[in-house]
Amino acid sequence: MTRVFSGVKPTGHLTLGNYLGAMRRWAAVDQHRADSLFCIVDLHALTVDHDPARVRRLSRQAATLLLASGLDPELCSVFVQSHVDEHTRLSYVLECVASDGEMRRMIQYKEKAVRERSRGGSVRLSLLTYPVLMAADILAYGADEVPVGDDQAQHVELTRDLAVRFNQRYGQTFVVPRATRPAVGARVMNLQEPASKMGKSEDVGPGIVYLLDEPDVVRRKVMRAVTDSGRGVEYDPQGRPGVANLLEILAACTGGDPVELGGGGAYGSYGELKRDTAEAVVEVLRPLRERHKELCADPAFVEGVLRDGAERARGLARPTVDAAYRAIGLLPAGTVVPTGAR
Ligand code: AQP
Repeated sequence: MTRVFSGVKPTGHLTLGNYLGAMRRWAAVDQHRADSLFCIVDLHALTVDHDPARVRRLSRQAATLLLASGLDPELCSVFVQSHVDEHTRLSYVLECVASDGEMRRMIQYKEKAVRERSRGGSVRLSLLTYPVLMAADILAYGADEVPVGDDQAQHVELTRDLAVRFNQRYGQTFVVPRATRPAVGARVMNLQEPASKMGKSEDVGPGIVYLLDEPDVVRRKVMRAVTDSGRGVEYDPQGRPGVANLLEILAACTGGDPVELGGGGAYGSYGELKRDTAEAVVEVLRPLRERHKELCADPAFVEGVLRDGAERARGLARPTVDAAYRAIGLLPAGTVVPTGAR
């Protein structure tokens, strides 16, 4: 059976981008057709300036939202990365096959390093190395597929490179995974800055729709989205990124095609397009918000799901990580080495 692994970072409140780019497919498709593991990758949240209490809060909230989005613990495993030691065990070994040049080429590192410096902070070493930890997250489970938004494609490519290199040097150990992306909604852009991704670790802004925003807040944000000075509605991501982003969001929420939605004069004005997009987003998020409220009233259930998920994850990851340790030359614990043996 195909194995799927993916995750979210508790670096901020989850956004419409996280939902349309990744989470929605996990619940609607992946958990039904594959052996699926979904992870709150909390160690990744420590790579930038953070408040420990907030990371704990956001981790709990992310777990609750994953379940609210439709992940069913009977069909998949949901767990917290730091509850399974195998991730960090494997990460160090993979650092021994990765190069510093590879790390410095990662786009997210470059962007986030600039942001950390502009906020007056220093750049943590873990920000440079976290793509290796992400590779460990994936390779530890022998995942075949990694369903992600476009912004994570480069990291999955690195994961593939590390898996192939390790296998060539030390013997077949890892499955080489591939990224899968949604046909629509793979890169939802900020409503106020349509050249930038809608990112959850940005400062709170009117261009970001959070999954737990009240319907009226969602409507206000969409109605105030930046478009351009053109008049007709058409799908042209380069020339008219704001309008293209709205069409993409509308298409992702209604199951349509952004090019078709923008063609044929279906929308005579930006106002109409914004109204339909706002309502489509409100409707897509409605069941999730309702289920989230129910789950918040039952924290013991969420805790139980995470406990069981971590236990299963440990059992799956351990043999692969042990095999990687042996392959790269580490002595298995408890091995008796005969005197004189080299
Ligand atoms: N805007 C987006 N459009 C489509 N997919 C997106 N994803 C994230 N943003 C968008 C996808 O959501 C999954 C989880 O993302 P993440 O938690 O790994 O990272 P992030 O949301 O990109 O958050 P960061 O890195 O902490 O900060 P920002 O957001 O400021 O860059 C992934 O599959 C991701 O592709």
